[in-house]
Amino acid sequence: MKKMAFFILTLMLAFFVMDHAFASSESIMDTPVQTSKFGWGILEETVSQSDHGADQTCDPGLKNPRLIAEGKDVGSTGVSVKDANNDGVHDSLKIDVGNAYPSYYNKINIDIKNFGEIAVKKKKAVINWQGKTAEILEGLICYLHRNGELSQGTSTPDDAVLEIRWTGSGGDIQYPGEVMVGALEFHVLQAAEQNHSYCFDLILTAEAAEVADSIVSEEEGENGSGSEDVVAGIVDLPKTGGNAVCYYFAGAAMLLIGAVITVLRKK
Ligand SMILES: [Ca+2]
Ligand SMILES: [Ca+2]
Repeated sequence: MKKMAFFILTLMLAFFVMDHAFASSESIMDTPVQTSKFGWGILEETVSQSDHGADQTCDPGLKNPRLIAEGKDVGSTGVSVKDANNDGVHDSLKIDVGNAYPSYYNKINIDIKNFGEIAVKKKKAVINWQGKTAEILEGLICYLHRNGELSQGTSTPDDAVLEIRWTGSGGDIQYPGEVMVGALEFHVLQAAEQNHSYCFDLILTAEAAEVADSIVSEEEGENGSGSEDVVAGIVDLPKTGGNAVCYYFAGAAMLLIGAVITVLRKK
């Protein structure tokens, strides 16, 4: 009778441990896990500009850029990169045009890489001019007005001191490891002052492509894939993950030991 009681006790203990294992695996299933890594920004060593001394000019609308015939070198451009969202990767350009005068033109070239492990979707670039910000469309000319206003269009406003254009290669989606080539052109307009300094920032942003897609589907209607978003955040973990396996083994070992002891005592 004692032996039977001992065996039942061992059996109960084993089941208790196995039940704990099941609970443990369930709790892991409920925990969303970070599956991917986002990393996107400017490759600092690729930043270059076309003002290597001799100044350039262009026609209105950033057309026909060319060296100024007399070999004039008055204007210069300071270019620095910054990390606007503090995620450790540079994502914005700070442009300082020194000794600017009407007709000065320059072009800044940069490479932008997807350093991360997931595809990213480019968002509109943002211009910051005298404390005001505006999203700008790639390939369109943006005008920087003397009073700090910003506008986009095709005809030059009278009070615009600079016209700029941002263009980037490739489509909206950038896959891991891919490099996009970007160019920022600007032209000092007739309303600008002589030998003046002008300063503005261009902030580039992108977001995880799957996040961008889920936002789009939510906007499309109530039939959005809300549950799919949650599923996307959870990795396909095996039914028993982490410590659960150890608990199962411990339970099985207890059963075995209990059985062996019971049999030995019978002898
Ligand atoms: Ca120059
Ligand atoms: Ca950044």
